[in-house]
Amino acid sequence: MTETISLSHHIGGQSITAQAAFEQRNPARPDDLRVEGPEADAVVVARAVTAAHDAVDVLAAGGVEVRSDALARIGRTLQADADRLALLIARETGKTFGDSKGEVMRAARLFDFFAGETLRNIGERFDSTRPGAMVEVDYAPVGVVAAVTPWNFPIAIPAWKIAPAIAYGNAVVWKPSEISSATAAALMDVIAASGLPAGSVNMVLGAGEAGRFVVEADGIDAISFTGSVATGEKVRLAAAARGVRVQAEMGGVNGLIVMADADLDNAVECALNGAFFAAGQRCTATSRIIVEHEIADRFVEALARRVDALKIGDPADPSTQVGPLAAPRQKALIASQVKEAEATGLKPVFGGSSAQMDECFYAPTLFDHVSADNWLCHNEIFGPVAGVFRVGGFDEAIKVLNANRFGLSAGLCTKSFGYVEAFKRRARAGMLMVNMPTAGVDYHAPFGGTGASSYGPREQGRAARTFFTTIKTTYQKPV
Ligand code: UN1
Repeated sequence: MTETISLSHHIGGQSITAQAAFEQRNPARPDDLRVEGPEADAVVVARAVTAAHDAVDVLAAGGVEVRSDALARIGRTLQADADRLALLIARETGKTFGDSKGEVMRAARLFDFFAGETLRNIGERFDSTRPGAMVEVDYAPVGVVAAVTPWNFPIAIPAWKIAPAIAYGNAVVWKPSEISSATAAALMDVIAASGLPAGSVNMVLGAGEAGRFVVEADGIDAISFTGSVATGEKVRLAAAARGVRVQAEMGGVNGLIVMADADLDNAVECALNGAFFAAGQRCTATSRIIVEHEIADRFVEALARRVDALKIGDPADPSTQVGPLAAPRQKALIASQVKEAEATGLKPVFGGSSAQMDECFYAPTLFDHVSADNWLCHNEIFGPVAGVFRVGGFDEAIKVLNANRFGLSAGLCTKSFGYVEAFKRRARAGMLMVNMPTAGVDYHAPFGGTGASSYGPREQGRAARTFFTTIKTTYQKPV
């Protein structure tokens, strides 16, 4: 029996039902779950913006403790409900149960972290150059923030946008991906029961068109977007044209350098995790493995053995290590990109276009002997696909690493202090990983990249305040 979940928008504390316009099925077992929801139009979005506007003043009047308590309550509820939510994520998006549960816990801790930050929004006060006068610097709310979030971290990414938005006194209009709307609705229910005033967080559903209405809506003061490079560029340009503050996290074609002196087993685990876990559907995934010649054969053989032993299967089974891609359209996209890579003359060591799998599953794929000017160096494949670039030494490795316009995450496996120091200076990326996978970040540290990967201030950690507040400088003197 197929379970059907029918979703509604959530605006000003109320469910707004409308005709279903999109559908998502369990990508591993389409007969298990069917999610359907409406597509927001300009009228629905305008209602959500009005509700958010009204809530900004209510939030300010309520004071910091109301917001801090509510964020802490959301964190506690998510922790208590982690198994149920993780199973929903697994069934809706194909993310493995283990990864999904880790993600729910991460979301819970993000709300906890920002519950604390709410009370720590401390300004400055100092003497003016004019005798007797004082200067005060306050970090004030921006107003109404639009959050546009992807399906690959369906609860953590909304958490790391919504929690700081609320912490610093903003209200939110949130448009989650139509591939992960049931998970979004489950988070929305937890937020709605947290004690935040109605309208603090509003959720409008739908696909790209709904996202466009949100980005272009009058009354939005800032947009925080995570998603593809192509959409991120459109969001950034639309926001700039209207003078709206914007933060965009997009893709990466992240490189992991493996030097000959590395601990080989650890380097193989880093590559395995970075390239193939979450079926490669992380913007921090490893797409390019840059390996020194003298160990490259041994490295590729060891990686192939580890991939062979991976348990690929039903994401709802807690022992599964790799699940399917999130939707048929993602599988079609990855399949066509792998064909494009093969058309450049690359041959897979394992996987590739001839390795057919059922439903939305896609075989882990590795290309070897890829050159730095290959198509694979410049194009993100959002699936379990990576290339090995063989290099003659550290300088060449850095050159290959920096050879594209992206710069989200970069990794280095080595035991040499000198290489680590040089890597920190020379790698062009926002996040550097030493003897660790390129993917998998902490929730209390800044997140973001350089070049075409990111635009605007960093997310997460204390750095989040920059985007979610506007500085007010007050001069005052007693008369
Ligand atoms: C991680 O690697 O732990 O969309 C997080 C993404 C990123 C999040 C990656 N924004 O994949």
